[in-house]
Amino acid sequence: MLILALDVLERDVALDVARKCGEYVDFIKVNYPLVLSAGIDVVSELSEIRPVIADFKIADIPYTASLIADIAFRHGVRAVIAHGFAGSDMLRAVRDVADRHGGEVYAVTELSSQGGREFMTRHTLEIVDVAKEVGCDGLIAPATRPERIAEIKKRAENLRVICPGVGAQGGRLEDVLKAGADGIIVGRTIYQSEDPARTAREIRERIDGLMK
Ligand code: NUP
Repeated sequence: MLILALDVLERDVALDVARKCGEYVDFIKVNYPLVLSAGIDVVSELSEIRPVIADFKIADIPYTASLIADIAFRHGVRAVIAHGFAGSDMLRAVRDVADRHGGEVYAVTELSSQGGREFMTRHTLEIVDVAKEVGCDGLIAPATRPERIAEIKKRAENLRVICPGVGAQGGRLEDVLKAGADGIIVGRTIYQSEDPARTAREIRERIDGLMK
């Protein structure tokens, strides 16, 4: 599975890159930079090109979290990403909203950045257990630390584990898939390349070759 992280700031650029790369990616992931600068309606437009994952890293009280998730689903997203550390009550609230819309929920385990090790790593496996209990569809795990992906996948074999951090953050596609990831999230390596469609196609071919 290849997920395009579309962290560009302009609507037209986002739609252009999405159209060019659409046939090579399974999902388009949107995050705050795009939505805060282009407005939420870009999410609906992107959803017509490819299914969208809203990476709003929801981390709030259950009520507010539900409102955020509901807005995302009403704009046509297939899935939302929520922070596991916010706890089971919030994940359950987001799960309920997703169920009402026939959508999916992914929980962040530990961030792929260095900072992800400061606090989150200590609780990663507990977060995985909570995500399983609540019935999340998948987990976000760090492509920068393949050994952690392996531990996370072992703990949650039935959940899809998708991994940001390949390329710009230093993670290697081969290591990530070997560790058991079900998919990778790639942003800058694709949308900042000279030819995003060609780069997306090359990554897709590498994934297909390795996952055969
Ligand atoms: O742990 C995480 N690391 C991470 O990079 C969780 C994330 N959701 N992300 C997001 O993945 C990040 O916010 C960005 O949207 C994308 C990675 O983009 P890039 O480093 O490939 O450009």
